[in-house]
Amino acid sequence: MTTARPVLRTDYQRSVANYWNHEKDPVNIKLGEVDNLFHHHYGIGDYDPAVLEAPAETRDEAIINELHRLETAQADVLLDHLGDIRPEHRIMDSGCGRGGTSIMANARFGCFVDGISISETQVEFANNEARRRGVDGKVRYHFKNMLDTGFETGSMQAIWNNESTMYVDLQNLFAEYARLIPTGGRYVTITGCYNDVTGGRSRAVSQIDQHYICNIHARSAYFKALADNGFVPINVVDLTAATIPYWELREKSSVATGIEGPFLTAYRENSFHYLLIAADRI
Ligand code: GPP
Ligand code: MG
Repeated sequence: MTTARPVLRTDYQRSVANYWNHEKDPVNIKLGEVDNLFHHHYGIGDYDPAVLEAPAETRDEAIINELHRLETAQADVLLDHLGDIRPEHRIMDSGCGRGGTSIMANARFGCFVDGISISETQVEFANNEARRRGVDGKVRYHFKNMLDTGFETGSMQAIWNNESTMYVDLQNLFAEYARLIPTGGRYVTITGCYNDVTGGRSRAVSQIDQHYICNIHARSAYFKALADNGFVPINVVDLTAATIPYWELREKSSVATGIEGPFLTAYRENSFHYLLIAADRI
């Protein structure tokens, strides 16, 4: 008999869990309430400039709808890269937040989705949403640590991290995924990473780290850790230019949190990139 290890192993993990257990930011709740898809990632694509000219009574709502549309568009692009997912497959949303991307994955592929988070509040919220939508037979959220999930070896056809890799050591993370994903399976991440060419963490990147209690990795760290653990990139998409309009609109919105400036600075000064990486398990 084995004794289950605790999900939260370190003071750092406990502090991150505590942050997300208490987070109720309007930028996430109000956007999610547009259609009950709750995201914890940013958006891509051009916004409709007409929302900024909307009459005062509807302007705020129009901007929030538009920000939410761009966030959903980001998740759609991530799902486009998961490969051939069939209804019998099981896939994992690693760092699932309030669960939006998992719901979209199940709607698109009809497959089993396991979302994991170290925030028990997020897991409970996401499971309630899955139940309310009647997809809880196939979409399940778990209080688990992405570095040691406890899921069966070879059980996941695909895994993604939608902006959550900056909380973990990439070597440890991809070692766990190499165990979970069988040969021919797919890994996808959308992430913010700092630019090795311009040097270490810029001030703006450090401000983003401080805001979310995370540790943004260098671009190179992803490719090294993927290669070291049996993953070969098939697609790398620089989404930096596509995400700047989202931040520009968000900065002008009522739900701005104060982190908009550092993101815009980091992207514009080229010290930081918003990247999609899709890799095959070999
Ligand atoms: C949170 O999304 C995203 C992160 C904590 C990761 C940081 C991402 C990088 C690309 C560096 P959120 O939707 O909870 O954030 P916010 O509350 O700002 O909308
Ligand atoms: Mg958000």
